[in-house]
Amino acid sequence: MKLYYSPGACSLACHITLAETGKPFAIERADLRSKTTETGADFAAITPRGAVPALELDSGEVLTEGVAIMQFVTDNLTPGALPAQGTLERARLQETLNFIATEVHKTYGPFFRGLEGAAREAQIALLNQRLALVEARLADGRDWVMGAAYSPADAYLFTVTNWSAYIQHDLSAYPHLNALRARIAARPAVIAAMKAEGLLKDAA
Ligand SMILES: N[C@@H](CCC(=O)N[C@@H](CS)C(=O)NCC(=O)O)C(=O)O
Repeated sequence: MKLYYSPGACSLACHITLAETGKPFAIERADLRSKTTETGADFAAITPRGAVPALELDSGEVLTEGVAIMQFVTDNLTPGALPAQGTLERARLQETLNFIATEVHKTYGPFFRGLEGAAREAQIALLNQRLALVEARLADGRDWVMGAAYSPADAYLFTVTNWSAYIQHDLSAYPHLNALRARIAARPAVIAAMKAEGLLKDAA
């Protein structure tokens, strides 16, 4: 399996999820502006949307959409690690992944397209509204987003909330979220994926 990624982008959640399996995989960096990859391949030919993440399977088929990739990878490389398909528990995971994708991930998007003034303030208010829902959910003292067990939802929430630092959005109003982020950041798979993307330096 090969993951096409861009450093620190939403593909980081898939990268972490692959690393969590402990199984071998490859990565290839895509330049989202030029739509070429680090080997010179035409990224738009690999995936017409030209967006990361994209997962190339050993068969040559390409799977896109982070929510699908994270579940596919975990189900196939570590069977049984996620709740079984068809259970309410699995639907709850999908509910959460979809919430992160459509309500949190996509709320960060406009900041990267240059938001200013009142438009920025409105988008910050929307982002805070979404994060307040996450904070309320974590207030019961759970260790991970889904409860007792770590899941791809943690990798995904960690990845998108990392962007607050890039857009000068203050996360200090969210103590439970910050504590969760610290637990996720300490996981070996997260450290390995971030190092591989050049987001963390090796300790001197
Ligand atoms: N719906 C896609 C969205 C992927 C996405 O927005 N990727 C961004 C990086 S976080 C990207 O590649 N943007 C470049 C572009 O759209 O040209 C998913 O959830 O996987």
